[in-house]
Amino acid sequence: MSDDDIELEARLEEQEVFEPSDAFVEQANVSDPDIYQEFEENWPNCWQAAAELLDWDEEYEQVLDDSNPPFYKWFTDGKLNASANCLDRHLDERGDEVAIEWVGEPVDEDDRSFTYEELHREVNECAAALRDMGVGEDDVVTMYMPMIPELPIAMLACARIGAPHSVVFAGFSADALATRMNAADSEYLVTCDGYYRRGDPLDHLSKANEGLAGVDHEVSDVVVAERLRDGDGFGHDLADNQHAYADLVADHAGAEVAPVQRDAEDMLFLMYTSGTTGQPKGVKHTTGGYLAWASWTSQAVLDIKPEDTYFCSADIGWITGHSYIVYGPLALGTTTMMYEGTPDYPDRDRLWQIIEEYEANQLYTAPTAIRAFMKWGSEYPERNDLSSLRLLGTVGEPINPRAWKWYYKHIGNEECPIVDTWWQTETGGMMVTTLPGVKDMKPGSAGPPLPGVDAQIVDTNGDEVDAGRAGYLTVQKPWPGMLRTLYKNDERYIEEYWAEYSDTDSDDPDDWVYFPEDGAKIDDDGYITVLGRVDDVINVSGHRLGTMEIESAIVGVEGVAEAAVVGGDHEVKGEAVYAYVITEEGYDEDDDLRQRIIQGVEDAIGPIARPERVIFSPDLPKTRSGKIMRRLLEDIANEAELGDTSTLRNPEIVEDIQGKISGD
Ligand code: 6R9
Repeated sequence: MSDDDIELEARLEEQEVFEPSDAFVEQANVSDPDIYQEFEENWPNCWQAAAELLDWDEEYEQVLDDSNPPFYKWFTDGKLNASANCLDRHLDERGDEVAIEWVGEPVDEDDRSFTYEELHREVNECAAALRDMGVGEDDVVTMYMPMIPELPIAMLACARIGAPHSVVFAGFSADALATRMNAADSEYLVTCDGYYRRGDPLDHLSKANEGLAGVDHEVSDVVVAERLRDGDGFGHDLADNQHAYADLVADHAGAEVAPVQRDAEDMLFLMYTSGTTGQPKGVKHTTGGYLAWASWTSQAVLDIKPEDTYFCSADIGWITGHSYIVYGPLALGTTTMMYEGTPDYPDRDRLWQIIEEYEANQLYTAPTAIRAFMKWGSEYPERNDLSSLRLLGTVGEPINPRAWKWYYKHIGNEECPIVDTWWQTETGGMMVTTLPGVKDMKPGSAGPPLPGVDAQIVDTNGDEVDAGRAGYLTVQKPWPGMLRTLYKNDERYIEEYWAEYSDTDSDDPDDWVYFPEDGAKIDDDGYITVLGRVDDVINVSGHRLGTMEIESAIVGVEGVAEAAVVGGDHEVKGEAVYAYVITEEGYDEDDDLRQRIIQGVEDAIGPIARPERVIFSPDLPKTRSGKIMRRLLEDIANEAELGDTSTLRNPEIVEDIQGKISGD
């Protein structure tokens, strides 16, 4: 080992540990440490614990059918309905309690709340309207909707009649809508006239119509919910096959639709997610396994109880909103919140105001948001009473220790445990995270795999790597919430997720390994630190460096708000570290800061990780879900031809950064 290696290893080992408070542990849904061992010993039957959280119309025969890997089946021959599990079964005891608390943009008093009774009625009316329109079991209904209550209502209405939904994020382009409707052969669309963002009405229907023009088959019906207030509309006329949501529901006032009995393995929904190349992947989730997974993880990790008010600030257009705004929380009968707009309008304390006003008990958000809050400063959360919070969560990308600690201190008042939850669209729900009532927290590390989840860090040969060494994250055994396939493309399913580490000719499940394409390392306590997508690992002179570790070091430097690190081509080193940096307000983009950044990285990781270039930038190119587009930053660093920038939230930033690269 070289000196650099030794220094790196030593630094990886230093890690702070935070314990959950006794007060939290005492009331936690899960607090028995034996759960890990019990689940391991009873695998796969341990997952009965998840299935037991649901009401089944017919009991399942077998927990896991692994006779045809990787096409696993869970809770076979069980019958259930997801909407009945999220609504009907709560009516007797919780009918008058709030199911969804919707906070609209505060243009005027636009908030709406739905008790379970009211939500049940709305969902039934919507289901009746969809059914009368001709939507049958297994017809894919596409939804192109922002954060308005009609979105979860329509999702649950589809679930009620056994029609899978395919939600397309409202911020996506018309093209993205058309591609997804085409891929799913979807003949129905639910959308809306528009919505509000930073005080302005946005025209959504024009974009939906533009998308519809690109659909290659006949679209029978389009439902248009009205969100815009009188006077804010864009003068749309509905086409013959377009129906106003309010009219449809009024025509079906009081209607009741018996929930269709679905097989556990029947599709609940499709969610398209982008792959490294080409067409988006249609991830297929099922009724039994997915719902059990979303419910169990909501209970065990987010510590949701029926009497809680739970706030996840994600968009329902992403998997996080599906599992942890809609299905998990509603299956548990809690109050789930959704908000329209942005965290900085009308001011940078929007979320804190919402938490105070509704006395939210949990907040589940993303590192990118936390870094923005940190950049804006602690005076914003200090304006509000956040003492109702009991637990904090993060998801979506690795969280650097500095942001973790800021979240812990300024939002959680050093009293709330933080769950850093690693999972993917494909996994359906959380996979690697601490159980907050059982495990200590280590900032920057997601934690051990959940009980019953067999995650391992392996090298390119598939052999487990030693603690502290970077490798590839794998999941060695199936789990109920897993995707079942890519819609109508079993081959690509195997290719994308299994081929890397499996013997694809074998029908022995032990020969099949799921590969999420993330790099990771594990410590001596079994805590997993996710280093980022595999393509985010930089190889500098043969040293594999996680962009996350370097970013974390940079963000630890005073004056830095956010950083993204990519590998730029280098003649000698193979790759060199390129650091894009956003400064905190009040700091100059000067040589002093540049030197401190370089020093910070050297101090934290070692000279091998020293940035070759530090590029100051007012913003970073981000996808609409807030993920930094590192691939684009790599292309900019290498002054290469840029790929598709159409899914960026802020495409205008690209030229700006390009100018800086060639200019200095
Ligand atoms: C839920 C969601 C999945 C990818 C995943 C990984 C990254 C998510 C993370 C995390 C480190 C965490 N990711 N959570 N990385 N720590 N806690 O985000 O799904 O949009 O499909 O993204 O996000 O790289 O592979 P999705």
